[in-house]
Amino acid sequence: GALAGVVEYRNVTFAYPGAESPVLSNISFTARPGQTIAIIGSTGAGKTSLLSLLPRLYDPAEGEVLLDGVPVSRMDRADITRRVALVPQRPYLFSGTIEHNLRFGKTEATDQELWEALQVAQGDEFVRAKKNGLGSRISQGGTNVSGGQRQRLCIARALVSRPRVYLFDDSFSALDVATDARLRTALKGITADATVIIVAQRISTITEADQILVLDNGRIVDRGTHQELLETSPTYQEIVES
Ligand code: M5T
Ligand code: MG
Repeated sequence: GALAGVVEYRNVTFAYPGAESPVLSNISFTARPGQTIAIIGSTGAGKTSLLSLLPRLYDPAEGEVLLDGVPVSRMDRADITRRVALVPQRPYLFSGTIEHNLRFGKTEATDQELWEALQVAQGDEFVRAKKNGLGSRISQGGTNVSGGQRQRLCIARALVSRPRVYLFDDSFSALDVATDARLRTALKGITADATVIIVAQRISTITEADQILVLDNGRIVDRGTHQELLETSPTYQEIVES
């Protein structure tokens, strides 16, 4: 359906293989199309682990992760990948042209769609400045572009795939505040009816989120809008002040 992309975590507990204690405990939340859900919390709180369960990089020990009402454990990964784009915390580029990297998994995208995605991701200028533009070569691991450029190319790649659900794991941290703000304004348009889940370090990135989940030691300790959390959550206040 047109508004597919409902994500639900239902009482999810997760431990890494071989680990004694869980890194996520009893996580429940729902993210709906048109919403932006932000996840914030100190390093090691479990933010990356939480995102990794939707594309089934791992499966929870207890509880369920559902996509449009269907447990992802019953879906095949290719089906999930068509609907969910994860921009990982350490974005990965492979050896090939910028175009190949952007079209990854979406070969039918037009050049114009690639440029639009780059524009939203604030990456069009540096690609245009390269002698071979979209045909410029990226070395294995993307070592010949900067960390911020790599991040923007990976954001653009996610946009090119036109998923129903976007997962951004700390994707805006390498950008300066002004670029971050421009990117998010542009992103709002293109992701308006998609479901967006953003892990962020910087408060300014998430003040407009529909709901912020405060993660501490694998648990959601507080949730609400920025304004609500400022008034009710000591953990959130600490993060804001840090
Ligand atoms: C949460 C452990 C990690 C930490 C906890 C990714 C990963 C993490 N962990 C593993 O044992 N194996 C793994 O592959 O899980 O880690 P996280 O989810 O990465 O935390 P975060 O994303 O909130 O932290 P950060 O630093 O990105 O803000 O005990 O050792
Ligand atoms: Mg992380």
